[in-house]
Amino acid sequence: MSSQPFSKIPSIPDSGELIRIAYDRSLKVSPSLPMGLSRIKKLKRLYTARISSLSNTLSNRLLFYYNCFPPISSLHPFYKAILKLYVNLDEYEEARRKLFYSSRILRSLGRRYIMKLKRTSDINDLKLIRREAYGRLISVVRRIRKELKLLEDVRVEMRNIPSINPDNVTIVIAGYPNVGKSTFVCKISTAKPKIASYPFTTTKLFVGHLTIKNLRIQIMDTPGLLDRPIYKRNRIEKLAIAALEHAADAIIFILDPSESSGYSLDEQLSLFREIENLFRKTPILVVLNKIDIASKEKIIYCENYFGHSLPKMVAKDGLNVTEVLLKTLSLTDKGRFKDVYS
Ligand SMILES: Nc1nc2c(ncn2[C@@H]2O[C@H](COP(=O)(O)OP(=O)(O)OP(=O)(O)O)[C@@H](O)[C@H]2O)c(=O)[nH]1
Ligand SMILES: [Mg+2]
Repeated sequence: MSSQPFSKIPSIPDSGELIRIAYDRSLKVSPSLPMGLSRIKKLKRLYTARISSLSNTLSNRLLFYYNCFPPISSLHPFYKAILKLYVNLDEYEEARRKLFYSSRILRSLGRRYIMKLKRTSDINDLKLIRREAYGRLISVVRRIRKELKLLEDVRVEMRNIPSINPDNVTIVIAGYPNVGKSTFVCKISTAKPKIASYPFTTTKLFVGHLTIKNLRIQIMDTPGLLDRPIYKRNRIEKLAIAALEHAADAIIFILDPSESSGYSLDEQLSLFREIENLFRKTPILVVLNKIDIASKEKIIYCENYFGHSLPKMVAKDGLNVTEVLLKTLSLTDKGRFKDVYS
C-alpha cells in the first residue's frame, strides 16, 4: 500500500520564522545556576545552554523536514510525474540535501562553540563567542531560505493529489471537457467531484472507490483534455496525462455524441486517436454518453467508427454505468481479476 507521500507533511515555516522560533526558545532556557557559582561560571552555563538549544532546535527541525519529503527514488512513477509538473526534480533533491547538510552543520557548529566557551575564562570572550555562535547558526538557516520556500511550495501543490494504491485496479476516465466524466465517476464510486454544465469544471484529480466481489477498484476522474499536442497542454491537462500514463490499468474514454459539451465529435475523435497513440499498452474502452439527447445520426456515426458493440450510457441517470465498468474490468489483466468474471 502506497499512501500519498506528500499528504501529511506539516507546513514549513520560512527561514525568518524558523529562526525566530528557535531564537525565542533559546532565550527561555534556564539552566540551574547554584548560588555559590562565580559570575563567569554562571555565564558559561547560561550561554552553553542557549547555544545548545539554538543549534539543536534548528538542526532537529531541518532534519525533521528533510525526512518529511520523500526522495525521488522512493516515489511511485505517478507521484514522480506529478511532482515534475511543479518543480525541477534536481532542484527538489538539492533542496532536500541542503536541509540535511545544514542540519549537520548546525549541530557541529553548536558543539564547536560550546567547546570554545569551555576553554575561555574571560567574560568578554564569552560574550563574543556567544554572539558569534548565534550569528553563524542563524546565517546557516538564512542561506537555505530558497530551499525551504521550494519545499513548502511543493507541499502545497502536492498535498491534494489523491492517494492511489498500486495493488488495486485503477481505472482512469478521460475525454473532452463537459462530456460527463465526473457524472460517471459520481454514479459508480465514492468520489464526489463537482459537476457543472460548463467545461473545465474539474481541475484536480479525484479518486473514488468501489468494491466488486471483494476487489477494490479505484476510479480516477481527470480534468478534460482538448485536442492539442502535449507541448501545448497546460499543467491541469498534464495532470490528466500523468494519471493516464502512470496510474491507469484501463482507461474509459467518454465521448459526447450530443455535442452539448460544446465540442464536435470530430474534435473528440481526434483526441481519442491521440490518447490511443500515447497509451498503446493500456486497454481503452470508448463509451458514448448523453445518448438521451444525442441524435441518431451522431450515434450511428460513432458506431460506424468503433463498431456496433460500442457501449452507450446516460451517466446522469446511471443508465448502463455498471455495464461500462464491468466491460472495462474485462479488458484489464484477467489473471489478476479472474474472480470478477468467473
Ligand atoms: N443529458 C445528459 N447530460 C449529462 C449526462 N451526463 C452528464 N451530463 C451533464 O453534462 C454536464 C457536464 O458534466 P460533468 O460530469 O461535469 O462533465 P466533465 O466531463 O466532468 O466536465 P469537466 O470537468 O469540465 O471536464 C453536466 O451538466 C451534467 O449534468 C447524460 O448522460 N445526459
Ligand atoms: Mg469533471
